Amino acid sequence: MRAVRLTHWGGPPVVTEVDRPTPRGEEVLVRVEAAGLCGSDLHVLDAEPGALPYLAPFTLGHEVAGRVAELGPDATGPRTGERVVVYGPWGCGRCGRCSAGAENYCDRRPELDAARTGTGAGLGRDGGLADFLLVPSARLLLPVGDLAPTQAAPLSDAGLTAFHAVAGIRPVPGGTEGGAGTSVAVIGVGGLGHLAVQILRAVTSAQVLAVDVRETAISLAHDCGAHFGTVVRPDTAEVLRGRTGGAGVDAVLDFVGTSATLRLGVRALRPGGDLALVGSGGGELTVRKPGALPSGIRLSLPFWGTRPELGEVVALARSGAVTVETSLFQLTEAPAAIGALRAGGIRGRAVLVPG
Ligand code: FEH
Ligand code: ZN
Ligand code: ZN
Repeated sequence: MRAVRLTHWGGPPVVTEVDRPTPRGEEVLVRVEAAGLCGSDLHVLDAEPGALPYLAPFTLGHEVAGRVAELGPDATGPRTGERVVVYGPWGCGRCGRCSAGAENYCDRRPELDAARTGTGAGLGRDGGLADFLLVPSARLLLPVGDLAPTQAAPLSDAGLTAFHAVAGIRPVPGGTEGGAGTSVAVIGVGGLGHLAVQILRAVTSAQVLAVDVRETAISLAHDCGAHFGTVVRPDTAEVLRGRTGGAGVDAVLDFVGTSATLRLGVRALRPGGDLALVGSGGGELTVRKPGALPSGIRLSLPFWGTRPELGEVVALARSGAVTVETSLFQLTEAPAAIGALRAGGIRGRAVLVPG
């Protein structure tokens, strides 16, 4: 089968042939129909040897949808041919967090990392930028019904991460039930941000304010239902505050995560508000008392999402409330797609199709 592989640390993505795996025990083999590209794939490709708790080589791709092709002898759950999306964070499956479906926060992650067994598909384990993906257990598969695989795949990472970040925004003092009268700033309207705009519109009544450096992204934000959008300017924080009557936004979802976007988010934030650092831009924020941060804010660093939340995101997509803006590529075009992602030239989410 074809696979897009990291053959050695610092090496380029290579489209090559590998043996098609055979599922054993509880394992399930999925025929991949779509696999999304993520900024984290770039971090994996750019990582120095030893920087990540993974052993190279492995196949990339942690945002996968397809059909069940073959079940291991002890596998239970989906039927052969059923269309599924793959829950990406593969924990131990037994600890308290995993038992609650929160494998993104597996209690044994340090132990698994020390064993270099990988975080999941495409993250130290062979992933879904390939014709087939071997999944350790059917617990990691969710049926998607008649949802197109190119819509389903991005939900497993971009959609789930955005949903988890929105779910983490607490009801704010002075905000009404469901968020009416509140405002949320979405910084970065890319693969995750454009879905966050739609999710906010679907599950809250908050005013959604979008910020990006690209006019095309602001246009996408409006298409996704943002009430307001602006490209970044020196006075963007003041412009956002102006949209809230001066109080500041109740929550900031930073899908970029640079020092500049964190500074912008803090300057726009209302006392008692939420700042969710989602993007892996490597930015820094000084947290100190006394200090410059608004009083009462809550800072979170959400990571991916839970299995039940993935079910909720799939339900939103199947209801028509969430639509992924996709830029499609053939699997064999992976190096070009990765180059386009690196250059910031992808509108929405890049999705590769084995075809
Ligand atoms: C995955 C693995 C490690 C860091 C970040 C990620 C995200 O892409 C998951 O959404
Ligand atoms: Zn990702
Ligand atoms: Zn666990």
